[in-house]
Amino acid sequence: MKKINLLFLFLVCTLIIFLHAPSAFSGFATLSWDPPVTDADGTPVSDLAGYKIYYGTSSSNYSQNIDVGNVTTYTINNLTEGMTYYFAATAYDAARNESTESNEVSKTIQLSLQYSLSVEKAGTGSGTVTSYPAGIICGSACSGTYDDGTSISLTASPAANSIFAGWSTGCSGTGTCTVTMDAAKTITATFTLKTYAITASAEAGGSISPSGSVPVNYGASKTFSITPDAGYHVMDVKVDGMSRGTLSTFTFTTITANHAIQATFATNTPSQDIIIDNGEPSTSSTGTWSISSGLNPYGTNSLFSRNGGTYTWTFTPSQTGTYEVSMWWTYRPTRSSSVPIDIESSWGTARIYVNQIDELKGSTWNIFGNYYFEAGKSYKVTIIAQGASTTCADTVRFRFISSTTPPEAYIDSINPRLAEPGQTIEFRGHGEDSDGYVEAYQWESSIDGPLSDSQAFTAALSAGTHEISLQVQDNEGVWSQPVMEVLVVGTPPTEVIIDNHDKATSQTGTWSVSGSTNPYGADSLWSRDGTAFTWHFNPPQSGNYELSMWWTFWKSRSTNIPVDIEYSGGTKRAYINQQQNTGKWNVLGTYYFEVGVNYRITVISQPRPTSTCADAVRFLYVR
Ligand SMILES: [Ca+2]
Ligand SMILES: [Ca+2]
Ligand SMILES: [Ca+2]
Repeated sequence: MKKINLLFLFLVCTLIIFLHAPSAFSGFATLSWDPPVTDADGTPVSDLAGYKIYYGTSSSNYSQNIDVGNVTTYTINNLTEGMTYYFAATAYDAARNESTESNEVSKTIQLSLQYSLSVEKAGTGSGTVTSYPAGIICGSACSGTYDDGTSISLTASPAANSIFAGWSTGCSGTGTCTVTMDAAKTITATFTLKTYAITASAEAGGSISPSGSVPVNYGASKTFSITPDAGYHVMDVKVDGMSRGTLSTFTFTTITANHAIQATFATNTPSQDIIIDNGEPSTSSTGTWSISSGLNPYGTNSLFSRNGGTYTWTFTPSQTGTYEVSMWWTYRPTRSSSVPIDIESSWGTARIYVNQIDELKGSTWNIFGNYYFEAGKSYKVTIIAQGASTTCADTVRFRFISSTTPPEAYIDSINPRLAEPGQTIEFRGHGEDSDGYVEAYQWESSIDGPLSDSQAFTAALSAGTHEISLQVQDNEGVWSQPVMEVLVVGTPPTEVIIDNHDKATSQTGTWSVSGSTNPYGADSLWSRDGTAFTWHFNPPQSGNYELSMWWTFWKSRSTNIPVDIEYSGGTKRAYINQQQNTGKWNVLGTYYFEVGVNYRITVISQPRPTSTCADAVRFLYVR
């Protein structure tokens, strides 16, 4: 029997760590050896058939063997980490004669190196961190164990309400975090809650709470309260520039963007129209007023009368300001086409005429324009029944427009004062407003109608005696009382009569239509206790004028009434006895008046129980 010589065994490879295989049998050893050249007897090996490897965990005491066949290198797998293995090999021939054992080699199978990777989350927000290779879904699994040398990519995904603010302790920036596992590592991902700003503001007259730049979290809700100051109410709330009306609160829900909210306020005004229906306590009448069969009255019914009966609505506003005055009446085919209505206001008494036989004006609000009234004072609206036709008295409405002070109009110059027909005339005026500014002008002629909406203009007017009026409008839309001047085009009149309802009159206190006979024109007025009635005279040309006055009789008329007469030389006080010379012109003297100057003739009413009449004045040009 020939025996194969000794082998010489090499350990060519040590431990290799398999990825993802943290198994207790993950080690292996690769052995190689030189083939024997001679048999034991020194003859060349001729029938080498294979090798066996013996190994175990104690030297020279091999617990296992493997017939590896006729190879010169072999890898033994599944060696336990942490153990030291001892190896030897034998060769055998075709007859299964086995050689003696080779030299012994040994190898300690090292423990595989693994490290833990922990993810920590910080910040006000939330999100998820995931790893590649898998292992971490943080969320729930915020750490993993990885083999030494493994490259791990971490990806941060913020929740909808958050933004990813970045990595710290081991990574930086906001991109993918790549770590190589060469030690235990902790990576911090910071998520920040998304926040937005709601800009809340309130204009004068109230507040909004909270206000300023209000921070809110993503998806949250935020409620704002809008509170007007005393005397104010919410005018409008704009949310992101869009009007939402008169809100007291507004809530932003599921906030995912910046917003703005803005509140505006307005001063409180009487919330309702002041409506005075016929028959209410603040009405009074003279003559006989009966219930009308006119359809669609305001309230339960309307009244009618004839032949000079008067019906009065007394308005006592609780707030000073401009009011739109309108009237409701019922239609009947018997109604009068020209019914006088006197409207008292801070500006005096204005007489207007309405057509009650116009069916379209029945059972609706007929607007008479805006007038200024002072709180606490009483103002009368009086309708005067006409002749044999019927006049309806139903309801007057006062609609608050503005508490601002109306502007005042001034006619500065009309040049020339005495113009030829076709001649260009220059007009100049201005307005003043104590709590704002003047924005619009309206010039009118009593003959030619509207003239201009400019502060100054030139025009040629028709022949005749024009009453030129100017009204100005302030920035609140409130019109002034009209001011009036007389302009003569062509031959100046030699007689100027100013009756008690003409525009060129003004008054203090209450002057009521008198029931007396023989008035000049439609009627005369009466009053008492120190009120004043003034006729305004704009002479058509300079010169001497004979001044006369007309008054009516009443048994209570005063016998000693002062009349102040303004003329170019100053003011003269005359006294008249209204018990005498009634129903005719009474000359009060001749005075010089200059064109372009506004002169006043004023009577002052005398104390109770007497009464004082104001009717008409006449100026006769003498020379
Ligand atoms: Ca009524
Ligand atoms: Ca004003
Ligand atoms: Ca009169």
